[in-house]
Amino acid sequence: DNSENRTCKIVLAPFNGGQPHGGVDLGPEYMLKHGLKQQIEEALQWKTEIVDPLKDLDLEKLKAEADLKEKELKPKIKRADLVSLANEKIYHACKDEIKKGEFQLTLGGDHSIAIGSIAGLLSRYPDAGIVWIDAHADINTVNTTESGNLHGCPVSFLANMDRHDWPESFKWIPEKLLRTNKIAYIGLRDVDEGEKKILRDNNIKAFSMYHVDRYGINSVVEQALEHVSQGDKDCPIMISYDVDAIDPEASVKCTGTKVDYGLNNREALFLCERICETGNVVALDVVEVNPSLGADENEILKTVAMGCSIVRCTLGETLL
Ligand code: EXY
Ligand code: MN
Ligand code: MN
Ligand code: MN
Repeated sequence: DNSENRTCKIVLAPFNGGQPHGGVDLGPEYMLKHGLKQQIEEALQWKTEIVDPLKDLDLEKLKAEADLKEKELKPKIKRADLVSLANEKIYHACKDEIKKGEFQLTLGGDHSIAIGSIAGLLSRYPDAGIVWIDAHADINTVNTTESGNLHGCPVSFLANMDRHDWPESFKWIPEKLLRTNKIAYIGLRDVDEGEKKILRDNNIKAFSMYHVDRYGINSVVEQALEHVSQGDKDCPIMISYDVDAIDPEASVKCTGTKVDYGLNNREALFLCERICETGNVVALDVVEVNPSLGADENEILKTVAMGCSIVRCTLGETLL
């Protein structure tokens, strides 16, 4: 139902410091250049407003300074203070500039930006359920991460895991934020051993590609929604969508940590449509679109277009 003319706040999160590649910061620019804002306004009849929390940070300069410092120190986790700083800004934008009833759309950037977007969302809807669409679980802690890349760790920060070992700069993250029974994964196929142990020990609901093949995407989405809603039929739902969940051969080649044999294009969009259909979806992240990793224009276009389709399907464009 478009008659209420809802507002979509588009939060720009062009941040690449949570992983090694440049270019993932271009995600928002490319999706907007593809016409995403107009698509939301014209096809969906929503109002849009841009929120730009990182505009005052010289991110490339800060990154260069962090990398120089870390060249000698070699810390276990990379660019911690920078990742924390960017996310604190995203958190405050989501918390203070978005009202209840407005849709929170965050365009990444690498997946570390979900620390800020989800912490912000949970400040408005503390009982929201999170559906995390990804090839990866992104739940390494500061102690289990082998790469030190913080885009592999956002869920552990949101769930306050190993908080005593966090760098001081992350302490702005509220305590008792994300409960581990309020998240479900779909699309997993590249999960570290340490992460598997965390998923098991905390009984976290996780649907890998095995489950998508075994039960079909329809059943998987239903089970994920039922789990994160915890019996509340009006439970607010947020989708954190890493485009690397989608099969590279199907459409998404321009992403930093590609994994074969992912969701096909229909599965990828069906789950957005189904979650939209509940009427409870309040927020979406679209992350890890990296236009600079394209071999040619067509590869870039396919990945960027898929990012835009995820948004439109989640907002209801394809529902009759
Ligand atoms: N688990 C690996 C790591 O922690 O480095 C790979 C993480 C990739 C994360 C991408 C964003 O989803
Ligand atoms: Mn991810
Ligand atoms: Mn991923
Ligand atoms: Mn399949």
